[in-house]
Amino acid sequence: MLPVDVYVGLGSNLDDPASQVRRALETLGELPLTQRVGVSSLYASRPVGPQDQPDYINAVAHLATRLSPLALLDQLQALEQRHRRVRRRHWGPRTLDLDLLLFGKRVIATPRLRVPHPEMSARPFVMVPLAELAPALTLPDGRSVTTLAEPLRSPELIKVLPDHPG
Ligand code: A4P
Ligand code: MG
Repeated sequence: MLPVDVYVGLGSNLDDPASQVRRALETLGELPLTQRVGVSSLYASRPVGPQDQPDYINAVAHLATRLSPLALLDQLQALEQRHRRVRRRHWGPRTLDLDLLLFGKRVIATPRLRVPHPEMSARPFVMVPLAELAPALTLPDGRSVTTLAEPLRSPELIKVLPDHPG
């Protein structure tokens, strides 16, 4: 199988979220049959959904993988577990959340995996980093990532500057 371009959304709002996301971005490059092609900046924002939880850090990674979609999801869920993710409630706080956003141009609708991720096109914390990373990308339905991101940009989604230059 030829490598497929995939995009993964990362989110954290517990236990030093920026370092959770940075560590996970490193680990994504070490998955079997997978290379890391690029990563977005980190972005900080208020939670979407329940407001009584800490702010989030989000980012998006571009991978090229020879894994199947479900094998990649297995890897992402194992990585979430290694970050000691506590599943408490839907849309609640988490140490690491990994969403498989896009798997080439495939459309997948099974109970365990839905691709493109159903909420992605409306979420500033997904679309703004994705448009930074892959401005020319289109979704399987042909919509442009950059066009979708435009109305979602706001001063409340803040690019996080690196702690250590270089
Ligand atoms: N699943 C189906 N499709 C996918 C996919 N494309 N990628 C299934 C990953 N998983 C997928 O996931 C539940 C099940 O979804 C998995 O077992 C998998 O088989 P989960 O992450 O355990 O469920 P959850 O956390 O209760 O809900 P969900 O839908 O993942 O939450 P979201 O949508 O990720 O939202 N605000 C800001 N600013 N930033 C955030 O990152 N995140 C959330 C969580 C809410 N508010 C936020 C943020
Ligand atoms: Mg999730």
